[in-house]
Amino acid sequence: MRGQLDALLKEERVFNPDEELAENSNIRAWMDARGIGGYDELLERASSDPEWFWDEMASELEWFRPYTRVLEWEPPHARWFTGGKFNITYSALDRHVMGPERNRVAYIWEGEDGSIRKLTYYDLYREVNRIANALKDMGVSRGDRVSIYLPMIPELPIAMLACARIGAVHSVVFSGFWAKAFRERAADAGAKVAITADAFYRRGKVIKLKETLDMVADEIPSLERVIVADRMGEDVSMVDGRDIYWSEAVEGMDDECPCQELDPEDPLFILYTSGTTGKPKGVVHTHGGYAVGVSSTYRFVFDVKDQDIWWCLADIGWITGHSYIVYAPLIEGATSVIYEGAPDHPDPGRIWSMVERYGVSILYTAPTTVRLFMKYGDKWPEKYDLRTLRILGSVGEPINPEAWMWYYRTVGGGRCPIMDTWWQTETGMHIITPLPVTPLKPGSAGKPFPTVIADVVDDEGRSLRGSGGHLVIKTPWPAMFRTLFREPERYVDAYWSTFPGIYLSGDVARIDEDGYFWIQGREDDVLNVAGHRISTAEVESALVSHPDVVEAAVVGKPDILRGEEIAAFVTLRDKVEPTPRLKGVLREHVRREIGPIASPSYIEFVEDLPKTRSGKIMRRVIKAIVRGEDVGDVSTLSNPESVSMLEDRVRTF
Ligand code: 6R9
Repeated sequence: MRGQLDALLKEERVFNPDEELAENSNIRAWMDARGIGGYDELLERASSDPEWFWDEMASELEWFRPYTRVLEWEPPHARWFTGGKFNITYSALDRHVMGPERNRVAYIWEGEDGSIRKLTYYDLYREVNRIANALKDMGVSRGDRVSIYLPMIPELPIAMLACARIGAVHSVVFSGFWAKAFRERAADAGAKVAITADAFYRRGKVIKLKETLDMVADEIPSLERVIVADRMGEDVSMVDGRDIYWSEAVEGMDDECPCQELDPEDPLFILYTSGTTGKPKGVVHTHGGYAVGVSSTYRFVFDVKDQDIWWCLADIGWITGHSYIVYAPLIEGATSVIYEGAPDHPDPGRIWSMVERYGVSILYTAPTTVRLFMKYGDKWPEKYDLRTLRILGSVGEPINPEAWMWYYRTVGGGRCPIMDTWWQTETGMHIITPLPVTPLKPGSAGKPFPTVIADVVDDEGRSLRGSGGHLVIKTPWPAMFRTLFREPERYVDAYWSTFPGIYLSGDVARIDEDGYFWIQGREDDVLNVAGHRISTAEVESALVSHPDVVEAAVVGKPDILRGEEIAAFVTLRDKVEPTPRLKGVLREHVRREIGPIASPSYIEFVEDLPKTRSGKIMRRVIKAIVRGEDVGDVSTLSNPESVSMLEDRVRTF
């Protein structure tokens, strides 16, 4: 990480936009139509009159009743497009099925086993309506929550859209999470219905999802019904009166289901994300502003047009998939690829073969995936024809210049600009991002999107240039989250109270002399492991829930491939032997408590953890030790001798 940051600080290359690409871009056409001479002029105009910009953007969508106000902003509470009537699915589905474009392919789905399904907009529309009618039949109505626990199969976007259509609030739980993580999220959301699948493939292994849900279904008091999509034909146990197969639920259902006319501020979904405490945050997004924010960033940043084939490799269970696999591409009428499995299965040619076979023209993935393929070597992408690619995207963590250059040269053939998009579950849409018309600097996410005023500030809130500080956002944006589900105070405390009325992102960044942002990573106790946000507190509480464990401290250990790896320091109960076997047991325990992504790569048994006199574990000290950095002042520790003990242990990592 050190090396990476140093490299970032020294990076000076600039790649100017390809003229033809810029000339024909959506953003250029939009600016031309309004007599705006260049992107900097647009940035200026948009930040001085944000409502003008967003009003223009919103006019591209379908409103049952026009809004009367663009924005009502009483920091930190925003209401966008008030007075209107709206439903995101009308813009994502209905408007595309009115004309001949109904037969455009919306999704090309490929299973890990090679099976393929194609759904046109018309197919999708009817599938959504049928399951929406089934949900209604089960008594799901406006405002009710539905937990969706599905792998990357077409039923996942279909289920989400069905909820949205009837005004229900979906809460997707990543299918890589295990039973207890699902229970915690579904119970917090108060889900009335859960939608899952029998099983799915991951690296050739059959992962049984329904069975996992069954382990905890009884502990979700609000849960009335479970719908089971049949992906694999696996035998699953069905609970009488509670469980029903998807195919049975939609049997006889009408393929028209009127779109519920909603207030644009009605909640669309809750998506749980890791915070600094062990309790996940239920980030709430709405129909109207979210639709406007994700569709306009998608159109301008990725420049998607009718001829394009779009492929975002994220899982729909994360915000990237919600915004840029489901909602934005559908609103824009794009054709997207959805892939079920691991990108390097059965071999590292898998994703390149898919780019070739489907003629993918825009590819969006995470730096960790880029680095993984960089490690496999050039021979894999070189085997395939990647000339259809014209734009590349990166998201989820800082991309180091080496990975950027490899992505640019080897994957993009030196032709494709890389859109390094910085944003978060909370922001809903891209916030800091290049566009096809902006010069690129490898490792920088560029400048804030039109209207957004972002800054880097010190502890007193003073703007910093050239050095690292808190990355904040000073203006509201339409796809911003509105609250944390059932925790309105936490919404204010965690994000808006350090600098009143200003959004604190939790990231550290630097702004250079050209106004380009260089994101350096999280500044709180949130890890970024292979692009996944994981809270140290959540892993710690999973570890201490094991009967042999007394205490645990979890920190991130920088890793070239995955950004960070999870390192856990654990103290054991009296008489428990610190064996290698026990490390395996604890790893498995965390897998079962949270999911494979949270399983620590390093576990060290220690006699003691560095603590303050009031008994708080000093994670800062442990983090410094793991990174080989100066531990700083340890005079406030109640047990300073623990430091050298830890330093000894870490040498064996
Ligand atoms: C979209 C998404 C958000 C955190 C964010 C930051 C990191 C995302 C990044 C990036 C550097 C980028 N992050 N994009 N860091 N450059 N282009 O990933 O949402 O899962 O909520 O994670 O990811 O640290 O704070 P989410």
